[in-house]
Amino acid sequence: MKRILSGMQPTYQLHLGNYLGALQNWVNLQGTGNQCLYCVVDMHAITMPYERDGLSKASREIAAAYIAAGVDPAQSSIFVQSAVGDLHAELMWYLATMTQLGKLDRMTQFKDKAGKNAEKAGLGLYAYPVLMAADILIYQATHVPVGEDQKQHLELTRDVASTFNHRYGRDFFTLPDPMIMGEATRVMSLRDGTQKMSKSAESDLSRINLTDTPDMIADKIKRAKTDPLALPDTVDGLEGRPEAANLITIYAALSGLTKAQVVAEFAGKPFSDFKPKLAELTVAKIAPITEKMRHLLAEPQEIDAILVKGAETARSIAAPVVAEVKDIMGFWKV
Ligand code: AQP
Repeated sequence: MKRILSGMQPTYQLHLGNYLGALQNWVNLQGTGNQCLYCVVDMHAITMPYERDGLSKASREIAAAYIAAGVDPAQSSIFVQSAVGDLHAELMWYLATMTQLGKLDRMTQFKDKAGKNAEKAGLGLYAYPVLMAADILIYQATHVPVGEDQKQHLELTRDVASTFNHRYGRDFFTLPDPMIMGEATRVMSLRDGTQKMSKSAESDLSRINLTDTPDMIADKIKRAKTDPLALPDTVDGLEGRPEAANLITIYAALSGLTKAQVVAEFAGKPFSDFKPKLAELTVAKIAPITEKMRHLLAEPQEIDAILVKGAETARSIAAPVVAEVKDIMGFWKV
């Protein structure tokens, strides 16, 4: 049996990159004998400045987005990280004692988020990958579906798990495999095809949010940056054309076609022909999710009940793992 674990931060609204790079794959991984655990990683969300009064609501909204996108609470456990936070934070501390600073120094997400002011960044932001390792290892996850940007953090997780196993001479932690699936492993900004589509990017025009109306989606795609050339007739022809490559990638991921099939369909056409088709497809996929989210959020107590149940399942897996880690590490017990 595969045990699948993944999570998203309740920071701002989820966007098309989160959906295509991760969420859509989570949905497809359900059933077929997999045990799926999908977490709202709110303890990660506080590593950057955030609004205290909005945090709890944001966690509920992310859970609603999971369900609206097709994560089925009857098949998957959906929970909020801080509801099992005592165990995640405890394991993080143990793992922190065997994580080399040199490895954390190489993490590109920290560099991107800390920016030029790294000296002023918080310890939490720096230690984020260690908490992420704890989030995964605490469930002995075998597979972690993520976008391309999280690959480096997954490598660190495997590294820390190996260090633990080696140091204590026990084959205890499962080494999780990243699952980087589908055509859209890295969806780029609509304003700059060299930058990742991101929740925290300043311009809202750079991303399609899962809560955007059909008109907003159509408008953002219409205004998406392109180049003056027509669409190429081979995938190789997208080389050096980041914006065109991104829009083709999005179309492929939304339609379930390969990039080659999309390129073949639109070969030689101008963006003015392609963009309305892309907008239509995006609206067809996103609008039902937005609508379902709205319904779910009208009954927050139902979301809470799902999250309570999910946290119980999560705790029932995590608590014995932490107890065994303590035992292996030699802590006092009666
Ligand atoms: N642009 C993207 N393309 C493909 N996958 C993406 N993911 C994020 N952006 C893209 C995947 O979404 C999952 C959840 O990500 P997260 O909530 O942990 O936040 P993040 O990776 O930090 O996403 P953002 O949008 O860039 O947030 P901010 O701006 O707050 O930092 C992960 O599996 C991620 O790979």
